[in-house]
Amino acid sequence: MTAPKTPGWLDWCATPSTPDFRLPPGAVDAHCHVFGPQAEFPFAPERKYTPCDASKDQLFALRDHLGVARNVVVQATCHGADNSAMVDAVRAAGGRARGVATVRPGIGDAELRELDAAGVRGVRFNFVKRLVDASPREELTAIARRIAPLGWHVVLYFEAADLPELEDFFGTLPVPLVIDHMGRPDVTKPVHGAEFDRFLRFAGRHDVWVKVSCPERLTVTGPPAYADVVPFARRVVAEFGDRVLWGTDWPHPNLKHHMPDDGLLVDHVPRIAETPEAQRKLLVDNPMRLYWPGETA
Ligand code: 0GY
Repeated sequence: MTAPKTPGWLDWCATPSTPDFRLPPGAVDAHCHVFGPQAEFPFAPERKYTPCDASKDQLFALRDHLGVARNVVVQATCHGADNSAMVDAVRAAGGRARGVATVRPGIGDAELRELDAAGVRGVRFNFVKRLVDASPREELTAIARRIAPLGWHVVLYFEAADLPELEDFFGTLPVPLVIDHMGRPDVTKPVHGAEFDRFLRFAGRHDVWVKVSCPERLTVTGPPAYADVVPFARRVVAEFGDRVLWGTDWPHPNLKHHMPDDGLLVDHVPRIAETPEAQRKLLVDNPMRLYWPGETA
């Protein structure tokens, strides 16, 4: 028996357009997920949503259609700390994918080494209340200490309004930090306002990388231009050109208003990284340095 999808669930776009923007050779989609397939990789009992299936083969088909060379597959909360589907996808990609896992503090050294050998390079700490129950900070600190010797990083997912309360804690984590979706700014606020200034100060103070992803999730004005998100992403790319990453966020969990055409998300890239040099850093050089150090694209 498979569980039914959450009511109102929007499925990923099965017929993405061919982007007008040609991604540079070696481009990395540094934020995407797999869901199940549920019959093979059941969702976690503690999940907050039940998605449609989004298999590794469907992810690889999208990769090839868009002209992406490599993926970073981030563990989705619907799979809890059971990383099997994500690891299966990363292994099947044969060196063309890395993974970001969710782990519990009791994880053994052998399991961590196994994840590392499979291609996992980080863990995700999620502070978005609609997605997970809160984890005690001591547990997160313990996990960060365990992964530091492996050279992994922590991916942080939080809402902009929660940064003031979280920022000091983030500063104590002994590993590089990667921020999902620009720290989820409220794009109805000014791009040079206090909230986004605070985020950029935080991004500048620590060993922080920022994903300029998810215009479709952050926008209020909507597709296809995502005009309200563009100034925020441009500012991050301008100020942190050597530490920005891009990703599709396929298969786009929990969107309520529209499901993006992933081809159009690729066409969004030159609006936020306006020169070939900025595009090469965002799409190739930066993610290669973080996820495939020492390898050429
Ligand atoms: C994203 C965003 C979301 C969900 C998850 O792991 C997840 O369930 O990341 C969201 O609902 O905002 O990055 O895919």
